[in-house]
Amino acid sequence: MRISSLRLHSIAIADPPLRSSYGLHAPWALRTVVELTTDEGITGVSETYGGEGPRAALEATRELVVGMDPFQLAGFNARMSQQADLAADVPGGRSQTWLVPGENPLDRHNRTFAAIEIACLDIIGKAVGRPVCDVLGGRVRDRVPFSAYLFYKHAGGGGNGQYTDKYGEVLDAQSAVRECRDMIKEYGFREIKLKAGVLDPALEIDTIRELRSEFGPTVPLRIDPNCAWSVETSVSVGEALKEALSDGGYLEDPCPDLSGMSEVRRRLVAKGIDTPMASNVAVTGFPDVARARDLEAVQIVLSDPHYWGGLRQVQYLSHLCQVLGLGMSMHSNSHLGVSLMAMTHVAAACPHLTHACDTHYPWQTEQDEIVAGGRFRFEDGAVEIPEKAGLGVDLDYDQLARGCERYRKIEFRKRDDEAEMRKHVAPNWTRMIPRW
Ligand code: GKR
Ligand code: MG
Repeated sequence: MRISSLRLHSIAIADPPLRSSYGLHAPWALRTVVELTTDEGITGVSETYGGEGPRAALEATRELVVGMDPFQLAGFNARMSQQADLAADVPGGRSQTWLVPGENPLDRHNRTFAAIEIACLDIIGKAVGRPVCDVLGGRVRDRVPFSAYLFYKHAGGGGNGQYTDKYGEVLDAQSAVRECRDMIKEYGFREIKLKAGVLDPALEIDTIRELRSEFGPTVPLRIDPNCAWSVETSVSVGEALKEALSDGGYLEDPCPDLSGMSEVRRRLVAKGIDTPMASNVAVTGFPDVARARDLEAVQIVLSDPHYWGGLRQVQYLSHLCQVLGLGMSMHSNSHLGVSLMAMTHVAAACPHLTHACDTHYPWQTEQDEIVAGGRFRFEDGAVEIPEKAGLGVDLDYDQLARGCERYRKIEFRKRDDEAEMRKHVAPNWTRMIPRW
């Protein structure tokens, strides 16, 4: 079996005005959908980062991909490494959000390989008539748990004004609890993540405490300010949230760098506070894992097939974390159902997955879903592996065409949350790390 065609679809999907330490989400998030077809008529799909840079890097693999046997992924990866220009990212280099996984030019090889690997695994699954998780060695769970991903946000549903927003403005503790209640009512999540680094830390502490008092100790809480706090502030937030983050919670990327996180952890432990630290900013590749463990900077590594280099790399990471005595969870960025399925299949095939995975899925809409049959359903916060071959996803080509049309009409070609913040919230806003 050989791959006979590679098709790339750049799409735009509505994204609400979510806030983080990077700034403000643009009204549109960008994704690229990859379609590979074989000479036997099997089509495999994947979904990855959008805009010009990721597309150019995928385009640069075309000669290696077309004609390749989809089973021969290791050889393809090696050949990719030798290809110097697999690279051309958008002119202008790093964006302000370059620390967001997938936006970092250093992720380029892994994120590009991952997009091809996932589509090939979809082909392989379809060729042998088995779900991707079984191709990966078999599942250890049929249903994968995800967490409620809370954001502070402005009112509005993103896009061009034709998208409804059920959560409204969320800029304090009470509205965040309301947001969470609504999200849990719809999806049934049993773990909660708060994207922080937006309001004064005292207000974010209040939010976590209110969530704890609303949902109780059986619902683990995690807080992620994306490095917006100094070591000092991280320690005082860790102290203030000692109770609220116990029982399976964690502190995610409170401050920049492994050395900072190591100091926060050391100072918290010295005060008898055992809150684990998690990371998807300071730990983004295998060499970071060993260093993070040696420095005792990180106790939970956030995997993500999109930038760790695909589904098999996430399985290796899971094994490595287990061997090193670290936990593993999963990071997410704005995505649709194809990515959700890739995340679900690999999480099902990782014996060592210690926390519910993150997902931005609740922030996207039925209107933009490109999967035939519409959005995937969550039950009790979990997604079930479909009893279908491959990823279990068929594309809705009309919806895909609408996504491409939206992309053509808008001016965004790269995520820039700082620019959005300046346009809509504060004209002189710049990202400061740490801010508090
Ligand atoms: O979507 O604003 C966002 C998030 O902050 C995202 O960009 C991060 O990559 O969700 C992510 C995280 O956990 O750091
Ligand atoms: Mg994070």
